[in-house]
Amino acid sequence: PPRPAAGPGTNHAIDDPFTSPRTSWWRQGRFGMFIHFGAYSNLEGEYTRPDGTVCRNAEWIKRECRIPDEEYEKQAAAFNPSAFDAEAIVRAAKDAGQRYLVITAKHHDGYAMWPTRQNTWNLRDHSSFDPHRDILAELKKAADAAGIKLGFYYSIWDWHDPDFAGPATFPRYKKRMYAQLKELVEHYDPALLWFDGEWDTDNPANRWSRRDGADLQAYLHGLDPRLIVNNRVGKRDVVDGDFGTPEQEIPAEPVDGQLWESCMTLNDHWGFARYDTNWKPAATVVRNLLQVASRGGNYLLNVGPDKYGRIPQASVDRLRETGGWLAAHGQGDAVHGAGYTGLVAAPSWGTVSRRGDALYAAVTSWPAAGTPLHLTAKGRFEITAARVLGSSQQVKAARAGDGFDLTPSGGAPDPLAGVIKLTIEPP
Ligand code: JFZ
Repeated sequence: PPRPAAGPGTNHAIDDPFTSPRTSWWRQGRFGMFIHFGAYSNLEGEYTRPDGTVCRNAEWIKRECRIPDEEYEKQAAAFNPSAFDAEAIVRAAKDAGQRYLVITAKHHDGYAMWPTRQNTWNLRDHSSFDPHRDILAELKKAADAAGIKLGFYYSIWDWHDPDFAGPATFPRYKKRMYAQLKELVEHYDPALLWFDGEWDTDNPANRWSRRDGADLQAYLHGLDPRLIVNNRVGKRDVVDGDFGTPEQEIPAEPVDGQLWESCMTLNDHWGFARYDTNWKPAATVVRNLLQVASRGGNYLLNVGPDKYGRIPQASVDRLRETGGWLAAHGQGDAVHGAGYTGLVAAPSWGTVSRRGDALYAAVTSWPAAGTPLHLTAKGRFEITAARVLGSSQQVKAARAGDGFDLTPSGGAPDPLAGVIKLTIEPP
């Protein structure tokens, strides 16, 4: 459901995230990898009940399939992601043109993917995994080596911790949560924290108050003032944190002065689901990425590793194709370091983003030879040069009606989307 617009003065961020150097890497990066991986991954999306019937879900399987606690704990004890390969994951992200990773350190099931000292409900103490390995440390090392930023998803809602469930014990839970966050920040030095579950559907009264969100943000700032934090840290009716998080959708218009990131799945689930083969084509990923960047947002694209810790090949293939598109002919300039331009109206044939003194018109429906692409101007500017990236064809840019007509002389230079670079004046 769409959230109401933020009122003024509700943002508890430590500076203006829209312009702060603190958020610069994130604003420039535009594209990240979301990783949903946890104890639920061991079920690979299917729970067979004692009566033999099968219930399907992914990261919500414990709850949606009503798996008894002992059952869920038993299967978690068998979890052994021995093929988890941080370098391969980071390489897949890097090759895709992604500039940061956000992995579920703890999802709603409360299972910690690092050796937390706050409980034994974690990958070291409650699994069949090598107790000397630490996948978050492995990711951190690989990400640093590749120049990619690392972030952690952390669910405030916790189905496992008994202290979560009552107002009298909630303060104890909160203390444990603060301690876990301290561990994460101090041991792995994340660049970003991505909260979730502050909505806690079990409790309509929602004990996670506006004040709790502000307190948590102040606490995180004390741990590391460089941290970037998403908005699911506070209440849903205010925009807290540094950026908004529309889910599985791309806002039609940028919200002035506010950062945002669309998170999306590549198939129909966040966590691994072996029966889900509804993969989006790379063309859709490229189109979404262009749309997001042209509206000034970020795109956090999800992968769900299987129970061994491997990213599905179908995901790897699409990531590679997307990265191939970005790397070809400098087409990535339409995305990385590029953003919203108020100079033109959003066209029906593609997107227009701005980077420096250039506009990048990414054409997802390339016209037949001689057919112009119309650009409606909202501001005053001239086009001083126009060329098709990756092609020697000519493109004519001429004033027409309320803007310009761009007429390329040849066919699409790229099957996913061709990019026309326009140099404009004044810049
Ligand atoms: C949450 C999780 O419950 C889900 O498992 C996944 O991790 C996803 C990224 O986040 O789900 C949400 C959170 C927010 C909304 C909907 C589902 N929302 O704002 O509409």
